[in-house]
Amino acid sequence: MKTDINYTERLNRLCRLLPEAECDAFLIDHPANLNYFTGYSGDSAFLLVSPDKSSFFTDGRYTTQAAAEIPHRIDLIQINGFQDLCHNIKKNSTIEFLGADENKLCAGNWLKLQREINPCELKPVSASLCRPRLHKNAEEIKLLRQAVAIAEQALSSSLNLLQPGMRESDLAAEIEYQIRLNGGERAAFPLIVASGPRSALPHGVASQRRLSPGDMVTIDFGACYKGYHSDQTCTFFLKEPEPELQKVYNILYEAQKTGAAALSPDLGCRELDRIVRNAVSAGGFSKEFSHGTGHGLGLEIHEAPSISPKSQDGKLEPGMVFTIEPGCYFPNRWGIRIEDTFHLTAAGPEKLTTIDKNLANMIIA
Ligand SMILES: [Mn+2]
Repeated sequence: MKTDINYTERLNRLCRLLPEAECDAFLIDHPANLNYFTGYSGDSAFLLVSPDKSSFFTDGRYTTQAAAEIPHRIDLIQINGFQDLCHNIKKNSTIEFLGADENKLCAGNWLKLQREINPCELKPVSASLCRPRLHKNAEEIKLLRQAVAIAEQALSSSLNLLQPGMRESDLAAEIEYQIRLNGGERAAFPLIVASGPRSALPHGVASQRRLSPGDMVTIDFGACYKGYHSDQTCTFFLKEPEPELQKVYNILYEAQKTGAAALSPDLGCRELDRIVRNAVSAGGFSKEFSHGTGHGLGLEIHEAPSISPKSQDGKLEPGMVFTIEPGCYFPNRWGIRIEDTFHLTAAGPEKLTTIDKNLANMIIA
């Protein structure tokens, strides 16, 4: 899938991170990073990046695809298994320190690689490899907007199934089908359709439960388009909700708005979490908001920055794309979450998801 993306520039940017990582080369195996730095959309492959040349390794299942997707300046080398990759790296005698992704390369391969390339030293550099992806350029924002549009179209084409008697899985299947019909590659993640008491499960992946009259239904959905993911959550009501539910819904709705209004470059990720969390607490609910405020997204559904009390990601910067998704959960009773995706620009935030989640719009009676 050819696009206007300048992969040479991305690889050059990555090479500029080699000195501070104290490495001569990086080994990339994580599919989202392979995609970001080369355009390759498959898996079971490795990219060895160094300032003088980059080599791409994969097996016979993917060589044709790799040749079609990857820029010519990267050498394509067919390998037969991880051992073969190790031998190829060892042949490259100029490498003394090799950076690899400690969060993705499995422990077995890490140990095997270290043994095979000795005396070259293997170093953990996951954060460096993911850092260029923190800031999305205009082309990426276009793809993210398209992923949002596909998902929103899919939801609106599926809402006729939001009625008593339908199974959660019927809704999830229809949304996923509509995502593909509308040009998406697939759903961005196993879709969450959590109805009635299951709405208290923050990650209640669609089950066989049938909707009952008057149920509430949390739908957390997104599409993957050209590798980019969208993410948002709507909580619907099949009847006018009880006052207690209305109260919590409006607290979450206002808390999200408060967070969005605070967005600006230099706001700390933890600070954003605190602002949203305080707004929910001020409404009388704190332990019920049992997860982080949000997460970055792009080539992965969850990536940096993390918006949570323990975030290590520092401050928000222009180009970052992330969710704000406060929720309250009352086990075995009910739960509500409201999630939208935001893009921070130098001029302020843009909301990428477009469904207006005002309570009145969520009542489908
Ligand atoms: Mn999310």
